[in-house]
Amino acid sequence: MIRKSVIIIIIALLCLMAVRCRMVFLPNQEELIAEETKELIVVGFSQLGAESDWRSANTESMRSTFTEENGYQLIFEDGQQKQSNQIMAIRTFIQQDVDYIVLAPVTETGWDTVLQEAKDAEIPVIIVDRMVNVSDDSLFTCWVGSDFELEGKKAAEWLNQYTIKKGIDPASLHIVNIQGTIGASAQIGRTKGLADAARTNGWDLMAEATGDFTQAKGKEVMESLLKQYHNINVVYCENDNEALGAIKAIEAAGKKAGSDIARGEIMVISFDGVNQEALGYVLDDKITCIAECNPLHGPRVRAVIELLEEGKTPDKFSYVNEKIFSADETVTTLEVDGITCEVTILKENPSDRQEDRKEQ
Ligand code: GYE
Repeated sequence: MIRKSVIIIIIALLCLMAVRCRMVFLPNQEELIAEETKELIVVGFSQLGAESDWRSANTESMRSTFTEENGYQLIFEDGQQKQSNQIMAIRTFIQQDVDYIVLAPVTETGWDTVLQEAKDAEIPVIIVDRMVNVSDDSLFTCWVGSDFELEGKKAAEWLNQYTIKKGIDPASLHIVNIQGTIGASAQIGRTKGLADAARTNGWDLMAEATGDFTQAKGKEVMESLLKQYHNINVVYCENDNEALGAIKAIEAAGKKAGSDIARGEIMVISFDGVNQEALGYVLDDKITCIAECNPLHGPRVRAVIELLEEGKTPDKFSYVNEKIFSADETVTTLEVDGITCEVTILKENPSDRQEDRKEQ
């Protein structure tokens, strides 16, 4: 008898505990509805590849911005430098009915058809970094990135001012250009910046060859250019990874990378300012000047999406402000397109500047 009542009491206690637990641990109806309405914004990002440190920093910026914590679900696709992969990724995003498509295009042309498909599906497309060259601008919502031709003009004007200040005859500059991926906006703009300046200033631009924005290709191309031309005194590399490769080739050929071209050194000019080794090389005078290219587009793209979510219209084209870095103090300011640009003279630990850039 006693046993029976003890069992009943235990069962009653267990039931009570279960009810209390439910109250404490399980969400009520309102909470469940609130949870359901707080949906994540789905972003499909077609990144073009992983060719450089700039690209890795760009990918990381996107990944760390479009997190669940921030209210996003990011679907990331690496195009491995192939436009066909990127087109396939966009088609998959359309099938998945994502809320936004973000595209970092490998080259400028060839996007009309797939962007029309995204437009027909009413999915906004934000282009980031390089541009697309399409017949109808309404095929994308907006673009965020750098003015690559301006970067090229700045680097070339830095060289022009340097030769003037050092009394170097412009005709004695024998330049080779290790270009980026042919057809990419960053290549087109930077190549044009140099070619125009060479024409205007009377420099000898001896050769242009692509290094595909990679260190390995930069080295390979520089090796063959050094065999072909014995009077190279400036190498213009369209990104830092190519510059690192070119420096390896210069040193392997028994030459020195440096600014003292009168003494037979080969001056290296480059772009990005992301790779720590390259920034260290600026302090060592192995790279004389870097035109900055800022990769931290995640927060910029997020700001665009937030505007669109509020029903507002973002600017069609948003350009990022960028600097020019050197450890050489010969040139301190530049005049480009009527704008005065201060040269940032690197003295301190280059990693400090990463913080600088984030605040821009
Ligand atoms: O400069 C280079 C990368 O498109 C701006 O691509 C980007 C360029 C960048 O591979 O390092």
